[in-house]
Amino acid sequence: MSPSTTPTIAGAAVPNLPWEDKPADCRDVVWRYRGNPIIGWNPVGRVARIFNSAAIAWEGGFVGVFRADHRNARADLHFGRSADGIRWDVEPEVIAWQDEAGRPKPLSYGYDPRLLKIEDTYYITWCDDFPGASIGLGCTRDFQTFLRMENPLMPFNRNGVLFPRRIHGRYGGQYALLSRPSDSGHTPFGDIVLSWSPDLIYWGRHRLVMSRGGRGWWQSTKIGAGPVPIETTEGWLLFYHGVTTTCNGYVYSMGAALLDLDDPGRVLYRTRDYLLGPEKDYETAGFVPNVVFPCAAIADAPTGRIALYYGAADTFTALAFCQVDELLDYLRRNSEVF
Ligand code: BMA
Repeated sequence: MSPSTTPTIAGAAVPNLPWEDKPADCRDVVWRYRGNPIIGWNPVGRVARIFNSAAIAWEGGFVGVFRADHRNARADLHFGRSADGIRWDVEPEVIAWQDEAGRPKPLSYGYDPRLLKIEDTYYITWCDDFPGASIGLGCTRDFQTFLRMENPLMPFNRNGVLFPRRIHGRYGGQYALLSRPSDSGHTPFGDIVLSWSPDLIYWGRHRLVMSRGGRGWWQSTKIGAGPVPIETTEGWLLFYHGVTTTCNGYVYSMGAALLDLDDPGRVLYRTRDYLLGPEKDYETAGFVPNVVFPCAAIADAPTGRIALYYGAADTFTALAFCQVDELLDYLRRNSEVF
């Protein structure tokens, strides 16, 4: 597909974005990387599995914050770098979080990170221990020193995803955070809510954005925001996961929604069917079978290309691709908002 003349994505150029053209026989709007998975079993040190992880473009290459389940089966966060966004050098030790006084403030556990830049600071959100599942928030300017900030929301909550800029339309230049109120276990329910803050400390004006359900069953049990939303001329493009319950447990798939630019609590379109579900061996077999869980999307504004990073079967890191104009067109024509 030829690049758009007017970019639909409001963002930077990432000329070395990982990319593979859509196979000629592919009928879907999202297609997998042929070299998947890009991170396999036992990748480094005591780490058994890396999945559900976040990556961004940084200084001509890429950096990431990785969910790493150690050989004691506990999850923590590791930092990693890559020249091409595909072959990753993940540090064997966990991120050394500090408090504001520079004292160590390690996680008791951490999983499902998201990573983004707002103004001149990089922020990380993850599922943290409050105690009990809650949203963790931290930041760094240089990927060397990591500040662990206060938890933005009360437990129990997961899938905290910040918007990449202050939003002026609704309340005049506030930060916005999506999350998924939950319980402390393998939550059998969940909807996406939006909260606002003037300073990343005090959060309020909580609103329901999207509920589980609809005519399809793939998102009937729970839903949760995925990668940091991508700003487009049409709205915020949000990839999210939807979960259905089978006699063999949960099945996680990926869909997408378009949220109003000035009021992201308003859903304009939402995929009726999933865009990517567990089909390949690395998605259907692993530590937890049948999981496709996207946590990062890197976009190249001039070409409209999007590379999606997703966790597969709670074991592998995988890549998929789509083209923003084709996806938005698909969304408009195959939407079910409820
Ligand atoms: C969710 C989270 C995810 C995980 C998924 C499937 O509750 O813990 O990290 O991928 O379950 O096990």
